[in-house]
This record gives sequence, structure tokens and C-alpha cells, in this order.
Amino acid sequence: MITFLSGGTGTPKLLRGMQKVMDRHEISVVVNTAEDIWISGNHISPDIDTVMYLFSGILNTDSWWGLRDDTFTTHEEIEKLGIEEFITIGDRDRAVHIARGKMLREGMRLTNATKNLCDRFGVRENVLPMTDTEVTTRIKTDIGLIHYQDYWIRARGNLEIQEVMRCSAEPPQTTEEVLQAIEASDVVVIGPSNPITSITPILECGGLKKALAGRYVIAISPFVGNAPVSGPAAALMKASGFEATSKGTLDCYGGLVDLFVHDIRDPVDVCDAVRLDTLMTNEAKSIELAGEILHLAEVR
Ligand code: GDP
Ligand code: FO1
Repeated sequence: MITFLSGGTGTPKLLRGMQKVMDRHEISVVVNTAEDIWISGNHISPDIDTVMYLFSGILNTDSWWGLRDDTFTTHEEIEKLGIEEFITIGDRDRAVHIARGKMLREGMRLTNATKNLCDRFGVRENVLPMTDTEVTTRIKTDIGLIHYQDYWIRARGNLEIQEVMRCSAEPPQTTEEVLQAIEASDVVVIGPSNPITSITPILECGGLKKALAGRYVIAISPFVGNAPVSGPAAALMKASGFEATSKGTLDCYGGLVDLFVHDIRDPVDVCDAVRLDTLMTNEAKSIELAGEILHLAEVR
């Protein structure tokens, strides 16, 4: 068994390959939920949905969110009615948000709601939210403290970040299910996800770091040089006091990592790290990297 820590783009690209080189029942994924948001009364969990749709074979792998060939009729009609939805939500995607919102309002844990949805979608892998507690990444800016989705989608990342904050009514704890998955795993892989908005929220969940301390942890950098492969990780890293590089990524993981992997193109060496081609520009590249990571996990 391998447990992966994942956001909604970089690690899912690796998981796309992993499901081809591993027994799919041997894959557990602990997914970031700090980007979750309620929209029009429904519950969007972008990273869980991306991982779930990926494993179900229905993910839009051009955008890495939403379902392939979804329609946007409800979104367009709602806009015509004067209701602003700053996130473009597909019709079939929205059905999932409605179902999850209902389950959560009825008191179900996010872990169980996710299991129900994954079962409906025929997912064989073990997809686990990092916590059942509602927790949100918020960005402190000139215009106030805003939800990460407001920063990234509504403002297109064009705001200066004063501080990255995690907000919750009570400190989020990891779940029994996550602890069991880690306990049953020979290796934990921190995928090439955003260190600040995807991986740190997972690591901050109570009990998680302690569980990792007894495991062999491989981490893969989302940076090549001083830029991430995509997205706002550089600005977020700098605002959080880290170098926007692979070394900064390793620093951010604070001594939890046994083996660090970064890209063959990276101009600066990270001490004791392994170099691989980490650019997963298509499925074949994802499979190739997945095979190499699996090999590293086996020969550790
Ligand atoms: P988010 O939830 O959409 O932010 O997705 P993640 O946190 O899972 O992934 C975002 C990170 O993935 C970004 O920082 C990218 O640099 C990284 N990323 C995307 N594609 C690749 C890739 O092919 N290789 C590597 N090494 N990193 C990637
Ligand atoms: N990202 C966008 O940039 N624009 C969108 O309209 C958008 C809609 C959307 C709907 C459902 C979903 O699960 C994800 C969606 N995303 C969209 C992705 C977005 O949530 C972020 O890219 C991730 O949360 C960043 O980690």
C-alpha cells in the first residue's frame, strides 16, 4: 500500500500514472479540503472531485477540474437570473456538489460522503479527505481576508498576498481512516502539489505529522528553478517565508521527508535529492514517472 498526499493538479497527474503501474486497491490518497467552498447552497470540494473523477475515468484532463464533456446550462441560467457564481460549474459536477451538500447537512462526515460518492463512481482507490472538520485557506490582501478561491479564480491571483491563513472553528484533526491508511502503507508520497495550499493544510491536521514520522516519505517538487510548473505557488511560498524553489519546498516540509525528488531541468541542486523527469505533459509521462517513483519506493 502507498498513501499519497494530494491537491488537485500535480499529484493527480502522478496518480494518473500510478493507477496504471500499481494495484489500484493498494492506492490511498489523503486529499486537501482547505479549498472547499459552499456555492449556491452546494458543497464543492475541488481536490476530492478531481481525484475522484480521475479514478473514475471521467476527469477533464485539459483543465484538471470538472468532468470531461460536461455542460454548463444551469450555470448559464443562474447567471441570467442575476445570481453571480464566480466559479464555472458544470451540470454533472453540480449534481455531485448537491449530493455532497445534502449528505453534509444531514450530519454525515465528509469521509463517508466521499466514500458514498466514490462508490457510485466505481472508484477502486481509497480516497480520503484530510479531515472531517471544515477548514479554509484564506488570503489576507488589501481588499480583506478572502477565500483562496476568491483570490485564485475571482481575482485571477492578481492581488498582493499579505498572509496565508487557515481558518476553522476548531483545530482540524486527521481521521481514523487516514491514520489507518498511513499505518498500512510502506511508503507515503507527497506528490508535486502546491506546498502552501495543498500539502501544508494536510500536514497541519492534528495527528498527521506524528503518523508520518514512522513512515518512509518520498516528496516530489512542484518547482523547476524558481517557478512552479503551473499556478500561484511562487507567490504563496514567498508570502509564507519560503524560497519559491525545490529547496524551499523541502524546507517547507520541515524534516518529514526521507527522499526528495526534483526535476532534471532544475538549475539548482538540492542536497541528497534524486533527479527525475517530473514534467507530466501527457499520460505516458505520468506513467513513466509513476514507475520510477514506485521503484524508489520498492528499493528504499
Ligand atoms: P491545485 O489544488 O490545483 O493547486 O493542485 P496541486 O496543489 O495538486 O498542484 C499544483 C502544483 O502542481 C503546482 O504548484 C504545479 O507546479 C504542480 N504541477 C503541475 N503539473 C506538474 C507536473 O507535471 N510536474 C510537476 N513536478 N509539478 C506539476
Ligand atoms: N478553476 C478556475 O480557474 N475557474 C473555474 O471556473 C473553476 C471552476 C471549478 C469548478 C469545480 C471544481 O471542482 C474546480 C473548479 N476550478 C476552477 C478549479 C479551482 O477550484 C482551483 O483550480 C483549485 O481549487 C485550485 O487548487
